[in-house]
This record gives sequence, structure tokens and C-alpha cells, in this order.
Amino acid sequence: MFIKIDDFASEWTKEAQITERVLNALTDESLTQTMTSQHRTLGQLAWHLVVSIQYMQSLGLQFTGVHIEQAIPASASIIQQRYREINRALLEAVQSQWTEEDLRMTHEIGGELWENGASLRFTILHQAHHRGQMTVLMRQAGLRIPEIYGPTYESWLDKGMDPLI
Ligand code: NI
Repeated sequence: MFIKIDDFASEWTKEAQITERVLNALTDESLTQTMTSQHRTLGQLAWHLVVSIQYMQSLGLQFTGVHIEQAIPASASIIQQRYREINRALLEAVQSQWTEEDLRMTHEIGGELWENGASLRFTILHQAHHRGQMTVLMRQAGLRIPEIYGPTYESWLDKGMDPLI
């Protein structure tokens, strides 16, 4: 739950940078990586991070995004570009269209009343959740994982240290 726009802005900026790092590590070939045929591919998860920001428009925010119906791009660079655009557009919309009073306003989501400040918090956690899923698929696809909240296996090795288990 955010009660101050500035608190959201600084946390969103940091978290979106992490998500950008993860997305920027994707290659076109890796997008089809999947755990099983019943589960989402790496490309579907990556695109879900773009489209899920789009849904914040249902809270009354107005910003340019993507068409929800649009087919999932087969190009990692398009997904990266769209994420860069939409995460900045969301931030700008919150900063220019909402006051702290708006953060306390509620919308019904899935039969529950959600304060906008709680929806913003959920959006950050939701991205972190899917990034976690993505990094597993990224390892399986043979990609190098960027640092997220701390060093990775590869960055420990780069520092000449034994990776923590
Ligand atoms: Ni999701």
C-alpha cells in the first residue's frame, strides 16, 4: 500500500530497472523456452509483464500502451522496447494524474475493494513474481541472468569468488 506518490515513484523506478535488465537479457531464440507445453513460455511471461501494466488503465489512469489483443511479439527487442515505453508511461500517468487522495480511492477488482495505493503495490509484487519464473526459464535457455536483488552465480564467479549455495 502506497500512501505517497513519491514513494511509489522511487520504488517503481528501481523495480522497472530490474525488470528491464531481465528483459534485456532475452534473445529471440529464448522466447519459446518453456517448462512444459502446458505452461507459459518465456516470451509469454515477458509479454505478460508489458500487458499487465496496461490493465492499470482500468483504475482510471490514461496512458499510451499496447493493444491487449496484440499477438505476442517474436522479437525480444520489441518486447524490451514496449516495456521501456509502458513502464515510463505508467509512472508519468500516476505522477501527473493522481494525488495522494487518489491513492486512497477504491476500485472493485475480482469482487474485492482495492485502494489504488494497494493496486500499485500489487503491480510491483506481480512483476517480481513473474521475473522469478522467468529467471528459471532463462537459465534453462542458457542465458546469463542479470543481477536482481544481489549477485548471481555468474557475478560471484566474475569477482573470483565461490558462488553461494
Ligand atoms: Ni500475472
